[in-house]
This record gives sequence, structure tokens and C-alpha cells, in this order.
Amino acid sequence: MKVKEYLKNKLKQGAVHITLIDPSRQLPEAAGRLARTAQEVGSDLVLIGSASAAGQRVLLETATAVRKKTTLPVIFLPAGSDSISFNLDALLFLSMLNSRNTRFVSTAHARIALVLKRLAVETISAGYILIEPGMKVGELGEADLIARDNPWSAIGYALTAEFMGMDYVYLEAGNGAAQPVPAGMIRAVKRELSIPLIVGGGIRTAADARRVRQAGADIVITGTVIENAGYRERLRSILSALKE
Ligand code: 1GP
Repeated sequence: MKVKEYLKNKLKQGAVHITLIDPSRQLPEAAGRLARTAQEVGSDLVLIGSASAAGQRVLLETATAVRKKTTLPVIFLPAGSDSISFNLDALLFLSMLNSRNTRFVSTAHARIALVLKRLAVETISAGYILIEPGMKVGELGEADLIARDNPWSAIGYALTAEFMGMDYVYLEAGNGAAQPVPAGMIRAVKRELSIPLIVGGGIRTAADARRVRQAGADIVITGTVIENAGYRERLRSILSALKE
């Protein structure tokens, strides 16, 4: 089944959780184990990606190790890195709408679009909107970060993504952010939006996940939480808060 179809079906049942694995943070074998744990505790999909330049080799080895250990769909997030893997179920085709550098909006995409088509890679498009603090991906992506108290700007970009025909809107506080995207901003965007809303960055506890979900996130992405000791239980509690 296509990943887009899979996600659509999952969304009909409730909130969706995505586990982000950064190939530059652990050895491929450990990444495989994390993916298996994520599946065991109820995560719906694995996303492999990094804001830093994970080498091509480590990316491919991570993708292979993850695929070996999980039956979940595995998709690739090319943000920030020049490495690419086609050995996955789909590619999250992100356009960073509030970047000052067209490379992150569409230029890098134009360079690989024909290859993606020829290789019949499934692409899932999303308007990627960076909210303060934005962390490394905001910095590398030269984002004009949206202030945390400016929901109007977030609404404007989110509707831009919808009107451009993208599949999803993705509000990102940044990998390792101290706090998630503010609930008020998520609520304001959700109120205006007709396409599914992805929220990520800084979600580390069940309470964070619940707040983000109740504010209107359809899909929640967590990364850092699996990089610390006791991650299985943490992830389990995030999952039960999301699926309750
Ligand atoms: C995905 O960048 C996030 O949107 C992941 O952020 O590592 O803070 O969970 P965390």
C-alpha cells in the first residue's frame, strides 16, 4: 500500500505518531533497535532524517538496518542534508515555506524531481513551517522563524501550503527545542486548515503530546525522546496520551 493511503487510513482512526530517527546520532544497528521499539509501543511510521549532514553511507546503512527491524513504513526526510536514500517507502517532499533561501523552498527539489519520477519514488508533500526557536534546521534552512506569539503568520503560511495543493502542513519548533509549538498557535492554524496538520519539535512528555494533540495536531513527530535512557517507557506514555 502507498504510504499516503496508509496515513489516510490511520488518520481516520485517530492521531498518528511518527518516530524520527537521526542517522547521525547512533550506529545503524542501534537505529534498527529503536525502530523496533517504536513499533512495539505503537508508533505508526518511521522517519529517517537529519538536519546535519549525515554521510551517504551511514544513511543507507541506517535505512537498511531500520527496514530489517520493523514492518512499519519508513520514509525519508531530506531536510538539511545532501545525502539521499531511495531505499525507503516514500520521501517527505518538504518545502520550507518561510526560508529566505530558495534552495530550501524549491531549488534543491527541482534537482532531484526527475530522478524521483524515473525511480517511481512516492513523494508526500508538506509545507514546512519553522517556528521559534527553530533549532539547527531553522538555522541551516535560513528560516525567517515565526515568533511564538504570532499565530497569524503561521496561519498565512499554512493556508499557502493548502492553496498550493500540498498534502500536509508541518509546524516545526526544531529538533531538541525546549518547548513544542505553542498550543494556541496549533489551535489557530487548525481552525483555518482543511488538510492534515503535522506538529514536531520539543515534544518529550505525555503531557506535551496530549497538549499538542488536543490543540489539533493530526500527526505528531518525536525525535529526541528516543535518544535518552528510559526511552521505551517515555515513548509508550507519549503513545498512550496520543491514542487515548
Ligand atoms: C520533528 O524535529 C522534530 O519535527 C523532532 O524534534 O527531537 O525535539 O522531538 P524533537
